[in-house]
Amino acid sequence: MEKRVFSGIKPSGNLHLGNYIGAMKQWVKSQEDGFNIFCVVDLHAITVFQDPTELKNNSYDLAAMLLAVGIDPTKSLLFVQSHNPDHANLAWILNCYLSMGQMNRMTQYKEKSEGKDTVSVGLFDYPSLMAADILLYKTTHVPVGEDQKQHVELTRDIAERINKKYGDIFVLPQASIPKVGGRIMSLSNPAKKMSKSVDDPSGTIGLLDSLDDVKKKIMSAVTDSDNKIVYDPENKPGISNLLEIYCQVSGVEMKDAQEKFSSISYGAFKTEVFESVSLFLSEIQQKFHEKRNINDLSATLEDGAKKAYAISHPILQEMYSRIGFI
Ligand code: ATP
Ligand code: LTN
Repeated sequence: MEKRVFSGIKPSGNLHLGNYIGAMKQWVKSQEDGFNIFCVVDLHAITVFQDPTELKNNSYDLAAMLLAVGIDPTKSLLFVQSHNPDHANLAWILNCYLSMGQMNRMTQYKEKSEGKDTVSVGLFDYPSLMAADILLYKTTHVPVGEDQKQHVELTRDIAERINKKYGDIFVLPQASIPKVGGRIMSLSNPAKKMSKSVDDPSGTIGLLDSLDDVKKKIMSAVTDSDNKIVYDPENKPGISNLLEIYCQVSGVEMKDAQEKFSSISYGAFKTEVFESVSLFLSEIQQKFHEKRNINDLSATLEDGAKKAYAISHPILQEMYSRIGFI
């Protein structure tokens, strides 16, 4: 079977280095083989409130950033989830086959609803829509960060269940998680993942942050006091996270990086990390500004949505017919 890739990112705030390393970078690499479909998942973004103007800007920003880092719309499909109604339609159907117990075990839901006064039904149901995204395109591979593994497993599970009931209709997908960089941690709290939706931005390196801000964040990153630069995520989460970031943006192997930094101070190490990150960011920020043209982006996204619908709709129709819809 041909390798078919689907993945999505929410236009829910400032894109960060974790999104780049855990997802976007893998997407670009993935374009080298198979057929790739990438999606701005705005329906997922509104599972928590989004200011309408910001949502609009974030959606264009995300599409422009994907083009800036190397997603090529002549090789891959790039579109916005709400432009293809099949996603919400299939999600409804999947809802009717997923159990409350199964959904209750999803850790992302638990983390995101913790301490909130009100939680939307959409946030609880998020994995059903994600499963629909994946299953509508007969996806074989889903490149995501570590945090999404459980949702891809749920997708396999529901696909298997429906295939058993109605005969083979869905392909069982597998998550592709990068060996290094699948979970970039917050600089201010290396026990938590770097994230868009946090109250304290000091732990998150935004892809569009000013280099001055990035410098401040890296130089004040939380580390430890034993002054040894070695990769040991369990005992030295802060230093290990900086090492991962350094390797991912510079292309240097972890073994070589540890050797290179074996006898320097934490301060000097952080300066080196900042220099690599700033080189990387200045290049993609320049490309981002070249791509951030609403007319050009709209044309690319419209074309992507048409092509996506041409693939997803026959699959949704097949599901309708097997269920017994007239
Ligand atoms: P939010 O904080 O709003 O939930 P997010 O930063 O987690 O957002 P998503 O849009 O949910 O971003 O994720 C986009 C992709 O980036 C997913 O594949 C996800 O696994 C990956 N990703 C997100 N954060 C990290 C991280 N810290 N390290 C590695 N990959 C990440
Ligand atoms: N849930 C993912 C984003 C997402 C996704 C998808 C990823 C929505 N639909 C389909 C892969 C495939 C997240 O929070 N990062």
